[in-house]
Amino acid sequence: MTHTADKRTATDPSPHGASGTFPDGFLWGTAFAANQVEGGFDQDGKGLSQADVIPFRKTGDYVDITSLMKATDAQIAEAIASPGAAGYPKRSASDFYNRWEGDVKLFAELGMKSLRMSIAWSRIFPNGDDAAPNEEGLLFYERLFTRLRERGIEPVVTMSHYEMPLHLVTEYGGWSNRAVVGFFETYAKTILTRYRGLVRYWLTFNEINTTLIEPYTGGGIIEREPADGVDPRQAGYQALHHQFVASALATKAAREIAPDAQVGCMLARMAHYPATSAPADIVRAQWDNNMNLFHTDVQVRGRYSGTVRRFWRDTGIQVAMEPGDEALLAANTVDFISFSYYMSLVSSVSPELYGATGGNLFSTIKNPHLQTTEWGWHLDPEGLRYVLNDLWDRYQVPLFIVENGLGATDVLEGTGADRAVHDEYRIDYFRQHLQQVREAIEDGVDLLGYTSWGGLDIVSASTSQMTKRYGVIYVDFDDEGAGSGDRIRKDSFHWYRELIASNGATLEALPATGA
Ligand code: BGP
Repeated sequence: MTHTADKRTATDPSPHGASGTFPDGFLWGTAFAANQVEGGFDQDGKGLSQADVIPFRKTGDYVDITSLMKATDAQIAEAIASPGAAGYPKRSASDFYNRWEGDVKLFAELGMKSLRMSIAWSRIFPNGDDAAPNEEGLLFYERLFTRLRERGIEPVVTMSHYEMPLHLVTEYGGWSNRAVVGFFETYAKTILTRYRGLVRYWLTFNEINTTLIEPYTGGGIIEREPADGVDPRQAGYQALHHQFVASALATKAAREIAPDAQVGCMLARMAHYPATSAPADIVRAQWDNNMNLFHTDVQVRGRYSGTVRRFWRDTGIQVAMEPGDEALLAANTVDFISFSYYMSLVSSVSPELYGATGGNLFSTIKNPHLQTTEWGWHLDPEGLRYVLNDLWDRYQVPLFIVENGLGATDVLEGTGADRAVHDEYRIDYFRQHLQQVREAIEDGVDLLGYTSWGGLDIVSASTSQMTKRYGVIYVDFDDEGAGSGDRIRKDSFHWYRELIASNGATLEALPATGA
C-alpha cells in the first residue's frame, strides 16, 4: 500500500471569499496618540513629556529607525533649554488640543463608533510624582470624553502611549525604577475614578513590547553606555517587568473602581515568517513569534513563558521581582487583547540576510513575495488574517485591532474649498486588510473593532514626520509645523464613511467622490 498524500490538503487552498457585513456593534473608528496629535505641550499646566524632547531629524534611511527614537542626556538638556515647539514636532503636532471640538465634529461626520486615543500622563501629573493631579488636564479629557459619548463615539483609551512625564525619566530613570510603578498606579486610579462611566475600554501600555526594542520610547530609559559586563538588554527586561506589574495594578484598580469597564493589553504584533522551509528557519520563526507573544502571555495568561525564561537563562539576564509580583500578574489578567498590525517580518538563521528593509520599530529581511511602502514596510494584508487567527487560537479572548494603516506622502491638490487628496492607495490598503479581517471573522475570530491608525494626519512616532501621513483627514502642517492647520477630507474619508455606515457591506465599492 503506497502512501498517497491527502489530495484535499495538497490542492485545496485555505478557504477565502468571505463576504457580507461585519458583526453588529462592530467598533469602527480611528486611532491616535496624545503625544503625536495634541500639541499644546506646555498649555494649562502640562509638564514636559519624554516625547517633547525628540527632535525632528530628516533622514532618508528608514531601515533602522530606532536611532530616531532614543534620547541622550545631552539631547534632553538641549531640549529642556529650547523654548517653544520649533524643532520638536510633537510639541505642536496636529494642534488637536486646541482644535478638538472641530475634529470631533469630523469624527461624527465620519460616523465613527469608537476613537482609540491616549491620555497624556504629563497633563494629569506634570512631573509624575506630584502630590495632586492637574485639574486643567483632567478637565480637558472629561470634556472630550463627554462630547465623544454625546456623538455616539466610544472612547478606547490608552493610559500611556509612548508618553510619560520627563521628570520621571530624568530624576528616576524611567521604568527602570520600581518607584515609577507607584506613580503610575496613582495616575491610573485618578483617571479611572474621574472618567468612570465615560470610558468603558481601557488599554494600559501602548505596544508594551517596544520597551525591549526601543527602551527610551517604551520605557523612558535614557540612552547611555551599559555598565561593563552587563547585557544592554538587562535594563529593558527590568523596566518591562515593572510595566507588567503596573499594568496588573491598573487592571486590579479598574475592577474595583470601574467594574463596567473592560481592560485590554496592547501589543505591536510582529508576525515572523520563516525565510525558507528549512526546519531551522521554522524553529527560528517560532522562537521570534514566541518572543513577541510572551508579552501577551504575561497579560492574558498571567505568567512568563518558557521561551522568555530560557532566554534569560541563556543570556544571564536577571529580572528582579518582589515577593507577590507573580501572584499579582496571575490574578489580574486582561479582558481582551488589542494590537497594532502594519506588516509582517521574516526570520532566518542566516544573520547576513537581516537589515534589508524597514518595519514598524525594527528592520527585517526583505520578503520576496511582498511589496513595501515608501518607508520600506512590507505590505501584507493576508498576514493580518494569520495574526488574528493565531491570537484567537492561542488565547480565546476577544481581540481589537487598534492600529492599522498606511503612512504615505500624500499630495494636497486644489485651493480653498476645492482642496482634495486623492489617496486611492490608502483605500486599497484598507480594503485589502479589511477583506482579510472579514475572512478571519468568518474563520471564527471574536473581533471587537477596528480603529485605523491616524484618523487625522499626525506626527509619526519613529521619524517625527508630519509628512508621513496616515489620516483619512489631511492636516495642513508640514514637518516644521508650518501651515494653516486646516483639516481637509481625503478621498479615503468618504470611502470609510460609507463603509462604516454600511457596517462593511461597501468594502468592494469604488472610492466615493467628494460627495
Ligand atoms: C506604532 C505606534 C504608533 C504609530 C505607528 C506608526 O508603533 O503605536 O504610535 O506611530 O506605530 O509608526 P510611525 O508613526 O513611526 O510611522
